[in-house]
Amino acid sequence: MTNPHDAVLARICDAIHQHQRFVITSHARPDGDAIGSELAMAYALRALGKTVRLVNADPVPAMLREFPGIHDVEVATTFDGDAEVAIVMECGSLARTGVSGLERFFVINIDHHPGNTGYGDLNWFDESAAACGELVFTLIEALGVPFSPEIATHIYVTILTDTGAFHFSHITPRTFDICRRALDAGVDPVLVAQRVYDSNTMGRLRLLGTVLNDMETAVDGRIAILSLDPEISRRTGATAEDTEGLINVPLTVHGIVAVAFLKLVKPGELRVSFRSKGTVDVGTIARGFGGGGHLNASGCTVAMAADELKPIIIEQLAQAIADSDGTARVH
Ligand SMILES: [Mn+2]
Repeated sequence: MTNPHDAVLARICDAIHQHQRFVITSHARPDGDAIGSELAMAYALRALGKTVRLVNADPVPAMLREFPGIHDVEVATTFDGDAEVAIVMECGSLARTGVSGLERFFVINIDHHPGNTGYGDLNWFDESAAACGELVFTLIEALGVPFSPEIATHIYVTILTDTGAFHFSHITPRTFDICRRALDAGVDPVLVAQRVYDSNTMGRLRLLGTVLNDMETAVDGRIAILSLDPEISRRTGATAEDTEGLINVPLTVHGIVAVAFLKLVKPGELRVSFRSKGTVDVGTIARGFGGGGHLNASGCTVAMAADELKPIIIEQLAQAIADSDGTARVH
């Protein structure tokens, strides 16, 4: 039986072979999967002799800045440059890029999020992938580009970060096959993990202390609520970037199966992130507020005060826990 993804993969390969000038982008506030997918693709296209530009709406996060080729990423909210093809990684819609001007090109949309709108001229999404980087690996292999140390490093970063260091769902034997290939190509997993995870600033440590100290729990300690406002950031000397990954910390407590992190971005507007374990579905909750994401990781922006929103979120998380199959409890 033919894999249903093979047809679109073949068409993407054709489009790449038939064109010369590319621009690659991903979502605003890029994460490891976004950056790794973009850079791996850029190295592969350059290996094929193509011209490539990388454009993101926001800077590369500090924890990724030591990886190869990062200085090539331009930060801009408009791309008025010359290209034939735009490759968009990890975006459910073109607006998620935060970069305008891409719609002028032939758009290739590669993603693993549920609810992708299929905005591209070619659309490839596979929700079963642990990271967008898994799809990029498949594409690079199909293009016949050798798995260089640089490409392997970026693909490994996508998987390491998007699985929360192998904590989240969608990890399959294939995920480890790709990681094995990455190590064969020269990736040092210890060095990569140290670069990604051992990069705390003092501001981040102070922020961590304050936010965790103020953590609230609900539903017999199975739900954790974290809150952040600009006053806490000011007091601890932390930057917006220092909050990265903080939401995962409560999940290291055995009994906690769901976390909500409420950040006051401006008066009356909360950026809410969710994480969960097992089959506790926080993706549906975020989508209910007009956001998006996966079963175990999602986010939304809500125009409500924190005190008003918290009971609503707690009720929905309690329901999500009740609706889950209970496997999260034994993690
Ligand atoms: Mn991803």
